[in-house]
Amino acid sequence: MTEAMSLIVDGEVERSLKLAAHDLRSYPGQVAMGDIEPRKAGQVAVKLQDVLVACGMKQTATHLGLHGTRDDFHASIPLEPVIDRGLIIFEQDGASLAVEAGGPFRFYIPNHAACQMDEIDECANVKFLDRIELTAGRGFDNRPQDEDEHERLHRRQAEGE
Ligand SMILES: Nc1nc2c(c(=O)[nH]1)N[C@H]1C(S)=C(S)[C@@H](COP(=O)(O)O)O[C@H]1N2
Ligand SMILES: [Mo]
Repeated sequence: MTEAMSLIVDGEVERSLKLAAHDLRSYPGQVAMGDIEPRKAGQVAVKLQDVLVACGMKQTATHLGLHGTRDDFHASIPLEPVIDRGLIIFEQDGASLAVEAGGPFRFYIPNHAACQMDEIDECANVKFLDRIELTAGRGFDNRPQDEDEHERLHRRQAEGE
């Protein structure tokens, strides 16, 4: 499988972007993930907010489409609750974020709700993120709908690790 090493930002934006890890490294607000989540020490993120400024998000955007093509996992979440806290992890220990850690790009919401407790839950921390799509209204979302489906997904993920 070819590795998606860039992150597309498109949809309700003034300028579509195709970002590489080194583009994100030049962003002003670099976040040390170890300060937020000790298990993620060594990982570095940028703020979603800075990406939205860079693409010139339109007023019409209401939702954030988070696409992980590698395993066909997609979430569409309301922008408002994550606009100030959403992060994009792109680096670990000076190298690109490994696939094992959900790289090369991973969406992350600090203090996320537990799985399936909210539209914005742990399940929305999309791994292998290769496209951020701003949409007017809710977009495509194939996160598990019920407990069984979710349980199966978690089991598959645990086996893959
Ligand atoms: N691309 C992708 N991202 C994903 C998933 C997935 O199956 N594929 N699972 C989600 C779910 S259901 C959860 S609970 C978290 C688990 O993250 P963790 O493996 O880092 O604990 O990742 C989320 N992100
Ligand atoms: Mo989950």
